[in-house]
Amino acid sequence: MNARPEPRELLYEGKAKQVFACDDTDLVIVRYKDDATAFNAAKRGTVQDKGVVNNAVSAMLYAELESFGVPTHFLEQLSPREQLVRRVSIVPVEVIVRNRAAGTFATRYGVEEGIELDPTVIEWCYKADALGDPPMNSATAVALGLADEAQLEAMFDYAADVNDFLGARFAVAGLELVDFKLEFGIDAAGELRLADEISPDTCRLWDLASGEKMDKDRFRRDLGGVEEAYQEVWRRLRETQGVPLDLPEHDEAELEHEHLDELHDLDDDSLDAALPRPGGPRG
Ligand code: AIR
Ligand code: ASP
Repeated sequence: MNARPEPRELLYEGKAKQVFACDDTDLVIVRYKDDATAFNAAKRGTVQDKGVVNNAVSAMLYAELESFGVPTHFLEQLSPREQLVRRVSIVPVEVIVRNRAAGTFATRYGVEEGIELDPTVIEWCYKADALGDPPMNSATAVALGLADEAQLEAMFDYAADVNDFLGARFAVAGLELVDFKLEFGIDAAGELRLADEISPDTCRLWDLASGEKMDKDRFRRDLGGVEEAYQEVWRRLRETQGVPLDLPEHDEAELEHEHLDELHDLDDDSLDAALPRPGGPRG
């Protein structure tokens, strides 16, 4: 039997997690903290046992996503606050998936929180705390050298698959998946993998019966009952582990089509249509 991997030096400390080296240089240990920040760390606090809940929730969902066919960084949960993951280099593109309008989307477009978004909106944000993680399109991500077109395409397709799976997974737990953020990384073999965490810190989850918020918005908006909401999400996920999911039909053609629209936002035809052409028809 292999010895249990031990955390060695601290490689990185983020707002909610620490990352430690271990003896195998292809792997790292992630430790989940109780620290909470919001609005790009303008608001700070702690949520008791948040690290324990997020580690457990994330470990369970990542293992399930691997079985569903999404490659992830996750290997195993080591302790209440620690998990062993593959070491990846994070792609500095945050992927936001929105099934309903909420948060910055509702503010940006002046729409009411809760309206259904059809089709599901998948957005890129530049992962740069100093800039407040600004939204960007695919051309910007490529032009800034953050990712190439093939990586964006793969991230888009994985994000859609993750949304299908998580939407059904949270539904059996009596929760609606309103929106969430994903991050991806490149492993030692050059493979793109889902990385970071999936938890009430990174997803908006509304109780399917009452509409009550069961996620980090309770902290962001001072709604109270933050600890209880996190614990309740974990309790429901644990209780519904193994319950068969009602997964949506996968429409490959439709996904491919939406995806191409996204990537070719600024292709030649749309530029031609937008710009006056010298010598061409005018008016
Ligand atoms: N998110 C974005 N940055 C960090 C996180 N956790 C998540 C939020 C929300 C979704 O992305 O938790 O689920 C959209 O966030 P916003 O603030 O853009 O509305
Ligand atoms: N986690 C991010 C922050 O600390 C964004 C958020 O969740 O609101 O600012």
